[in-house]
Amino acid sequence: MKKKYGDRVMGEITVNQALGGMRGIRALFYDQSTVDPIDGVMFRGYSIPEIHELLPKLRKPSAEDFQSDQQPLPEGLFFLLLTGELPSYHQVELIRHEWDVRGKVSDELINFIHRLDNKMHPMTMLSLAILYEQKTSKFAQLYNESKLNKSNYWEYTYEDSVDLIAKLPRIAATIYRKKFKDGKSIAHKDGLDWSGQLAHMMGFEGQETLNELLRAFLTIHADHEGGEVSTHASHLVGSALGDPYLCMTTAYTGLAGPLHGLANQEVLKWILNFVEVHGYDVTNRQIEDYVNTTVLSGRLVPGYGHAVLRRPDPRFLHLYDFGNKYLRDNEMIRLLHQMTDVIPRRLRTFKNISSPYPNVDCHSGALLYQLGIQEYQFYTVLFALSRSIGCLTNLVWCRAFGLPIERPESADLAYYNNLFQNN
Ligand code: NMX
Ligand code: MLT
Repeated sequence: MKKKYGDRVMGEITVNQALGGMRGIRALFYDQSTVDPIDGVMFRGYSIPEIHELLPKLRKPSAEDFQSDQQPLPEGLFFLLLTGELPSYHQVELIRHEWDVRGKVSDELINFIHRLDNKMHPMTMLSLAILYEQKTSKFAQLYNESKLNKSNYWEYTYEDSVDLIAKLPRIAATIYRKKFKDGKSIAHKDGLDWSGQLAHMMGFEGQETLNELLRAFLTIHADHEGGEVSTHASHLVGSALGDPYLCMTTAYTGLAGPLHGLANQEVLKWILNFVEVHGYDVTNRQIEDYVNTTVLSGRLVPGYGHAVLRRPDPRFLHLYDFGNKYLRDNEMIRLLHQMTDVIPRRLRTFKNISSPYPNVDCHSGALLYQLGIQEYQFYTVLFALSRSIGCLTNLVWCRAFGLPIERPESADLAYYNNLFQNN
């Protein structure tokens, strides 16, 4: 590509773009997923409904089963993002087994988590735990011992990535039980799938609908092209040859911002505040007034809007269908459905808002809440687990492609002023 088209011009940049969060500038290379403003995310060319249908599920479907009655396994999405191919049931079984074996965490790490201040947000705890675990990076160790060659960077990036992903459910569950429960860990159980282990160690084993929701959640949040904050942050750190642990700490701190992954907890807070005043049986007018009060007092309506999407997020639609299937008569889910009908119409009247539609965070928290995970500060940790799959499979490919250090240029205000002085 570089030899054939390296000098070709791809586009122009306006001042609004340079000063406006680089919106719409296509200058990153990212192969695993794309995001279309209308159709949303495509994972290696497959849409959300397609991965729901085509990725392997926990139980091999019998002839009578319709495949998509079960949610896909995130292990399968890892295979798809990494290889570009849909995995077989057997291939997913192999990944599942490998992650289970490689997911053991040391007592040292568990003790480190237990010593953290409980006032910390769980995302801070997660970032610190992964930074602590950086000392186990094979990439960093071999690089330090001058044993790595550029051509095998990717292999040790892969090894670290699998180790890190495999350990995440046990790290996350330890954080959950330390911060929100009695602090006593639940022992890991051999043979469970990635999200099954998480549910088991958090204390939700046997709750099938919640387990299925977690599989859906951990699959659909995995990747959203290369320009969103968490993937871009990990990509940037990785371009300086940071190992996967350094990259993911950066990704998690990016994800922890309220405009990004923290929005899922913010949505639930926002709804619970509304419910406290009005209850669940409300008029459209009450919802509209709540939106007005929020926006006119300079705050955001969480769970709505997007930098790229210009229709309801297909990931939101997937969770909407999940709610409809399993929780149709639940009062909070009914209220949420009413809200997603009313709020976009209201937000559209604010001319500055580019997209009034629900995004991925709009429903996820309420579903988790209704199915038993009520500690909403934990929701972004679940997003982080899933996003690790996207960030890390990308990192392996960055090393395989030998991409250089990322270093765009910035300019001061004088530069911008001078540029147009004579025009
Ligand atoms: N509520 C109130 N104001 C909004 C909203 C919203 N949901 N969405 C956008 N705006 C405002 C925005 O703050 C900006 O204000 P100003 O003119 O004062 O600068 C204006 O509308 C223009 O912003 P947009 O061009 O529509 O959106 P942008 O691309 O800058 O930002 C988001 C995208 C997602 C950051 C923004 O829509 C938002 O803050 N939404 C609420 C938070 C949220 O749900 N984030 C999660 C996104 C998905 N994720 O998981 O990462
Ligand atoms: C994401 O999944 O990262 C969010 O939708 C944010 C984005 O794409 O900008």
